[in-house]
Amino acid sequence: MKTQNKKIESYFSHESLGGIELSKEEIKTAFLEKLFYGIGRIPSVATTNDFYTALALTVRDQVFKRYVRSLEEYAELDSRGIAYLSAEYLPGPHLGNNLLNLEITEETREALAELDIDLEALLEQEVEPGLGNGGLGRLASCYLDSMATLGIPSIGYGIRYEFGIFNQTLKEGWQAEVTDKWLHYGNPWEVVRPEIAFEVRFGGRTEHGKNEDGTLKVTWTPDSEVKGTAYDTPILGYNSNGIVMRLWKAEAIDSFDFSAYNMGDYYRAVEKKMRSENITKVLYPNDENLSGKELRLKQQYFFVCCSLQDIIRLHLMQGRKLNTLSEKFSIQLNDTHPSIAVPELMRLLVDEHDMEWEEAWHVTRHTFAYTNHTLLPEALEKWSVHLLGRLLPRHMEIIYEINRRFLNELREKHYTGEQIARMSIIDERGEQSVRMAHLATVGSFKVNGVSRLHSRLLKSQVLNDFADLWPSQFTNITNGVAHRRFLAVSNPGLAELISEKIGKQWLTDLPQLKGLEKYADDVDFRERWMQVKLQNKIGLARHIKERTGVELDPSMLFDVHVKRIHEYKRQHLKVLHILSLYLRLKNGKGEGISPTAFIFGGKAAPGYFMAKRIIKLITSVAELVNNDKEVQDRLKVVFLPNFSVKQAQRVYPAADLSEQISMAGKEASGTGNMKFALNGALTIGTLDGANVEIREEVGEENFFLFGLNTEEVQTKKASGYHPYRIYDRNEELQEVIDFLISGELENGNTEIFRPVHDNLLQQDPYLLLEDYQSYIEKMEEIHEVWRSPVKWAKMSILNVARMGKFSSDRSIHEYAEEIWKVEPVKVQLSK
Ligand code: 26V
Repeated sequence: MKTQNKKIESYFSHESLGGIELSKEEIKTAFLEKLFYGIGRIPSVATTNDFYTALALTVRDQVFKRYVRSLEEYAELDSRGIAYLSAEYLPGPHLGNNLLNLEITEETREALAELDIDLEALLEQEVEPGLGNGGLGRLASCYLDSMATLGIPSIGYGIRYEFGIFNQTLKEGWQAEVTDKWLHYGNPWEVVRPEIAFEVRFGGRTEHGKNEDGTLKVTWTPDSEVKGTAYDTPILGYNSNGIVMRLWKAEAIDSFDFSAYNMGDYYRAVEKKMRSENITKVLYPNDENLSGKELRLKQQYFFVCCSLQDIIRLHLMQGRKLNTLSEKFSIQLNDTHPSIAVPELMRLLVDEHDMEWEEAWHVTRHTFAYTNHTLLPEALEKWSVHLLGRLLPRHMEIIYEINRRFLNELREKHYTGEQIARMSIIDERGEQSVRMAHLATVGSFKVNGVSRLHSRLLKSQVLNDFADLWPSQFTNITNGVAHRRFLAVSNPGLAELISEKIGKQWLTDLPQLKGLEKYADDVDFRERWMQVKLQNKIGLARHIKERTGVELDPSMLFDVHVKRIHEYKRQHLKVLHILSLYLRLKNGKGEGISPTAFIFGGKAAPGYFMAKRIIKLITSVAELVNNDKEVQDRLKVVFLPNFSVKQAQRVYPAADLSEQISMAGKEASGTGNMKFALNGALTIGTLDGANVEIREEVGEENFFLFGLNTEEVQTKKASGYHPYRIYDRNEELQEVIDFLISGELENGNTEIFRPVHDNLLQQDPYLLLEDYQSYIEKMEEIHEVWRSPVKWAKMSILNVARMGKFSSDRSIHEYAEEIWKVEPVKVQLSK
């Protein structure tokens, strides 16, 4: 309910909200008040978590202040807005980032120190929301950060999973999954909005009748309904605006089914409530085949349905008509996960708001834009017509109608039967299914890929028919990362050194890093640069010792491979390399090997057999190498369990070498590659995803390239690839591959890694053997460069200096200009 309260309004005048400077004393007072009155604790019994919560609430007040101020400004200007729809977010810990964005980190540190509280300990206390799987979810969070910073009026919509991505532990070297209870200690960053809630229907049937004026009226009688309630987390930009991440939680419409209750069936009534809440219980792995997973489709529809109703509410609240929706909103679909939004918006407009089909289609097709994040054929979402029709009968009808009209258009353009079958939204081969990427493409005004290479392949291969039909619909926006989080917050030492030389402008204008180039030849600067790296390595080594018991010498080359475990990312190629070094050392041929610590991290989808076996392979190799006295000070291998945003923030700043070794054509973009390079790691990589553009920016002489490119991969595959022949001709490779089944890795057990061995010799779908020699040779070159610290330091500095392109600020700027056509609205902050 909206109240017009002039007194409150004048209290929250622009001026009073604008005042943002907080002194140390004010922070201290606010913190103590939160501790006493916010959570009712006296210091003598307060736990670290109480202190953390009190500080989070103190900071949240300031964040809300800016958010409210931004909202006011957006409403006043009646500006165009963006809704970012994503089934995943990986915000990482909020506290450190918000302190930076408010520019009160040091004041807070001092205020707490005066109370004998260590800020670092409180930062460590935060449990991050693991509401995503990996790159895609983290990208969504980087984008919210940049949308806030740039002043793009926007909301990020998603799902408030009760259990996020599982926590990974190791049991005898195998991955074991543990439930993620991120809400266990409460979540000070969110506020529930019980008044922002919508009903979502499932199942049942439709009836086709007539309105009074004779037009078609479809009514949908569902067989179940749930309610989605909004939980808001404010996301603050750097010295700038605030936006909101609005996540939906599923609840029963009524806590009790009264008819059942009256009959005395209390448990049946409660069961209904439980069933409803199931929808937002758990995050699914996005890299496992999910077809047939009804609950996953329910999640997708649930959050889309709530979000669209909310968008329509906001639109109508401003006194606008629905036929102007696309003028006031763009809705970005983060992959196909929210693509059921296309028929849902049609349903809302046609069935609920009585709009004519043609007009509704015009609105829909001018509102949505779709980002594709993968070319892997097995990763393109499909839902069986049977399942979708049962769960969402009205949507299935609408999809058929969209498709009928679309195919007619093709026929008018004289497309052949074969082409039509290929482009149809319905895949008629085998069990009928809905191709969600086709639905998203047909229902959007723009489709983009996430790196130049990926967008080119999208246009020439996966969606080539559509790109021929609508060439101007396709575009590329290369991914970027939140450099404030991944450099300023997580690598304060380097950030300080950079600011000392070039000022602080880079915080909002990353290309300013160019100014560092001239220091690459400055001896003193280079030494300080490498000193920062060393300190970060000491920190990571300490962390690794605590977590795994393995001791790393910080002077070793830190060679790091962290990302989701997947065969296409080729963690096992790295393992083959490690084994080759190990065997060389054992055979007395170890000259030229620089002492190296190999650090792995990443989760495997719980049902992905090969990925889990690769983790076991890494941990077995680690056991062998770390316990072999003969190679002790030359090689170390660790698998750091439970890779997350929080872990990532420790790892990137401490890496010397970044492994980006996917088979060319498979990694849509990658964003870890950017975070590493931004922190001064050098990259060994293939010409895949954004590696291509990173190499172009930093210069080919500052990037270690190896392996086949995409075209060569395709030619190789088309002309018949025989991994065994490569094995047969390469003696060292033979030794390495044979070692997998020698029993030496696992106490005489020769079978455990046979699946990996056989897969490589028989199919090798990701061409590890093909790229093996080129990889080994490039690694030899790297070890040689490592032995020249001056050269290494120069390359490292030049890498950072030339990473300006890869800020998510740049990506969001491009989305705003090329896709959304939205003007930034920067709130004036009076200091
Ligand atoms: C999905 C599936 C599903 C079936 C089995 C195999 C498989 C493998 C991968 C995926 C990922 C789908 C979408 C995704 O997460 N893409 C990632 O998006 C990032 C942000 O754009 C990008 O940097 C990564 O390269 C891309 O893999």
